[in-house]
Amino acid sequence: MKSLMRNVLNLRQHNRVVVTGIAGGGKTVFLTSLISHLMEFGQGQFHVGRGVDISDFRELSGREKWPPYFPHSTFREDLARGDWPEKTTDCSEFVCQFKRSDWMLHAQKMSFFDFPGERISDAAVAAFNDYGQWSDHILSHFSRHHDYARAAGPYLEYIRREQLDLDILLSLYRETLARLILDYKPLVTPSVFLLDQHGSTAEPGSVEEIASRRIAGLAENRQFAPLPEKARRDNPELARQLAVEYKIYRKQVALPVFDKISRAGSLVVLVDIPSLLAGGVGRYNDNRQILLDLFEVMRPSSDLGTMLLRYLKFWQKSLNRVAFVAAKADLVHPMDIENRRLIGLLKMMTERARRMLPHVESQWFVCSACHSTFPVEGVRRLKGKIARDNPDREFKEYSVPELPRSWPENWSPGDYPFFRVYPDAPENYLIPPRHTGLDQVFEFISG
Ligand SMILES: Nc1nc2c(ncn2[C@@H]2O[C@H](COP(=O)(O)OP(=O)(O)O)[C@@H](O)[C@H]2O)c(=O)[nH]1
Ligand SMILES: [Mg+2]
Repeated sequence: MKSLMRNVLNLRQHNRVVVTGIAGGGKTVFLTSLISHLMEFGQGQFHVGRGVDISDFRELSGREKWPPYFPHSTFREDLARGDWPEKTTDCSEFVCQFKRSDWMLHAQKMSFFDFPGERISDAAVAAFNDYGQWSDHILSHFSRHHDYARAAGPYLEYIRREQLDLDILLSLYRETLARLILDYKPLVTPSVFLLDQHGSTAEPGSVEEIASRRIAGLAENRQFAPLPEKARRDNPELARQLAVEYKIYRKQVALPVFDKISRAGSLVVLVDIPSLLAGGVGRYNDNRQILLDLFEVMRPSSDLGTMLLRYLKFWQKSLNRVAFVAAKADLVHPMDIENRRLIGLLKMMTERARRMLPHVESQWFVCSACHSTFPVEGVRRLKGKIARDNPDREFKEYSVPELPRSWPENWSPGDYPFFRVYPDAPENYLIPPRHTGLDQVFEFISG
């Protein structure tokens, strides 16, 4: 009877899935492959429940102006051509419905919202309606944390002056943000400085280069930066102007993302462990802190979470499940998956975040959405279209590093040389990309 009721209730359910991870972590490929498997169910070794069938898959067009629609067929074509999907937007959404043979009658609606973890640094922008309060919050964070105070040194000194010039102020703030990026510090806000709305990230370079190429706002003439109370009083016109830009940014970038997060039924957190090992401990710390900040915001009694509640009425009511996913598992040797090292690293990295939401069911997964390598028998080598010195994109054998048993105390970029490969996906759209573990993640989030 209970299961009958649940199945009947499923008729009306809209399962809102939010997929996140830092830029480049594999969100777009994850969704492209998952949608292909649902669309062409039965073709791709994608198993749900005990012989459950998925049918009548239909893409539903979104009615809203934002977020941009997830262009699945374009991305699937990219994979078939041997290219990874191109970055076009920072966030996107795909809405669909399908039938499951274990559910009664009609279709289940499911939406996938994908957003980059880098936007989490705008949590305070979403939480504070008032520019002055946001300024005080950010500046107090800077002064309380040694690394931030150092990066912001010239800026903090400049804003003590009585008369401030907008251009100098913004230029010093951009330099602050550039230093934070180079120092792997996650609180880079407005986050479009690091990752703009077209999904492009700040290219590596010197502080001056990054500061001159990137923008701390929606456009060159729409930038803002935090001002302390005294500076706001001494420079009322400047403060008013910055407050206007702050409000527009809050409404256009920060609030919509947090609104979506607040309605999530399931959350999928992708962690790209090969690239964290390849990138060094700084990159790892940065990624882990972003994850902790996301869960802190979602914690019902956290300061920012409580403040967000005032604007986002659904906050926390709907989140049931969190899937932590070690993505791009095909870049790791299968031995390190069988001996559970990969999942072990994922668990260690995410355990603290998980405990912040004790009432939410969570699980860990190992997954490659577009499995593009083959193991070489008996040795720690893979065969794949390695993306280095391989203009003809041929399959080549190459060595892969052994995963550590636990996260090392320290490591440098290059200590774990994991290489990118080109995708290996069927040109026939009927056949979805090879995968590992994608169906298990789906089963969990759709259950
Ligand atoms: N080998 C392998 N590489 C992947 C996979 N998924 C993503 N990648 C790599 O990660 C890059 C970024 O993936 P993407 O999905 O665009 O990341 P996003 O920025 O989080 O949306 C791709 O260009 C690929 O190089 C996968 O399943 N296997
Ligand atoms: Mg993407």
